Amino acid sequence: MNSLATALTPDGLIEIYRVMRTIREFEDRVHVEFTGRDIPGAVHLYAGQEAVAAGVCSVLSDDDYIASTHRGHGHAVAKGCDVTGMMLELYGKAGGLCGGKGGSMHIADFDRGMLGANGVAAGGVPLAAGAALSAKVRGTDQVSVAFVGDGGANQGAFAESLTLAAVWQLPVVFVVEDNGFAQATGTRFHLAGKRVALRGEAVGIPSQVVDGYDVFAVRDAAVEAVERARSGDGPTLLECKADRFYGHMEGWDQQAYRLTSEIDELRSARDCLVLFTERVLAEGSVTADELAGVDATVRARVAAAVEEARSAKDPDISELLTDVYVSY
Ligand SMILES: Cc1ncc(C[n+]2csc(CCOP(=O)(O)OP(=O)(O)O)c2C)c(N)n1
Ligand SMILES: [Mg+2]
Repeated sequence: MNSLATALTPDGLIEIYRVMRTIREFEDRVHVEFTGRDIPGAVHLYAGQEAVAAGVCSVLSDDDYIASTHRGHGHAVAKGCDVTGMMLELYGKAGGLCGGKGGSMHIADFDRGMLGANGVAAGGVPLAAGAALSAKVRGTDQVSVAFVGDGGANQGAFAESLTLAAVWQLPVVFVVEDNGFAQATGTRFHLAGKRVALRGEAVGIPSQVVDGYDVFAVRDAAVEAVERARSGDGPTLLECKADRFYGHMEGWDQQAYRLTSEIDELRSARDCLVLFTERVLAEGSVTADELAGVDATVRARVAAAVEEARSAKDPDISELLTDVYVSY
């Protein structure tokens, strides 16, 4: 039983729902907008996996770090990045979170501890481990989270990061999001060993498989992992299983590798928002009206972000060579 998560206050439950709903609405709108080809660059949607980002980030503070993946919108929203700034960034407009120069795969917001989405599979994992090392050396109680896909977990950088995190007992949580595929390649073809969690166990890192559709299960696992990291007891690996609703990448993927009926079943039986709603209404923790209110607010907020992004200015030509190097 998810005792810790169940202990959430009604406000806490509403907040988790708001985060998941914002991610879903953001992704559904981007899917539509991308079809009109208003959005440049490559876009990978996170819909279906919302409970992972929302559950994990619900136990982090602004000072904690996350490093994300190419499928990073959900992580950014859950860590508190501004939705309008994100939308402007996707559209490549001035006023975007990174000045419109990064786009979907490079959203970062250091004020929120969001170290960045990453076009390199598993590229964020050593960054998160490095941020954890930095926190340890500086003697803060900050925790760092590395999000990585099942495919990315095959990268050497993932194995190296696990080893160093274990040896140095770093305050890092590795969150492996197993959505069943690396592009078009199913885990049954690319996953060596039965579970990625075994790779954590192999180097002495407490590791567990978590139902990634159940935000309560994710949150409970994250509470324990973050507490372990914050109290100096080292890393944890959470292997969260949740499939994506859309194709690998917008405008590109015909999804010949899975049946339409499988996608229909995923959307109808394993939608984290529906599962959350059924549970909290059955428990009487919040009302249907409260959730409908969140839906309406989120819809309006994302619609306003799209409108603003459509009419925003491109970055000025004078900005072309700025932000190339960081001054410390
Ligand atoms: C180092 C590297 N190799 C290959 C790619 C091309 N690529 C982009 S996404 C992807 C699959 C990633 O799969 P996974 O880590 O499971 O993430 P998912 O797309 O399922 O969220 C690959 C191989 C890349 N971005 N980086
Ligand atoms: Mg994957």
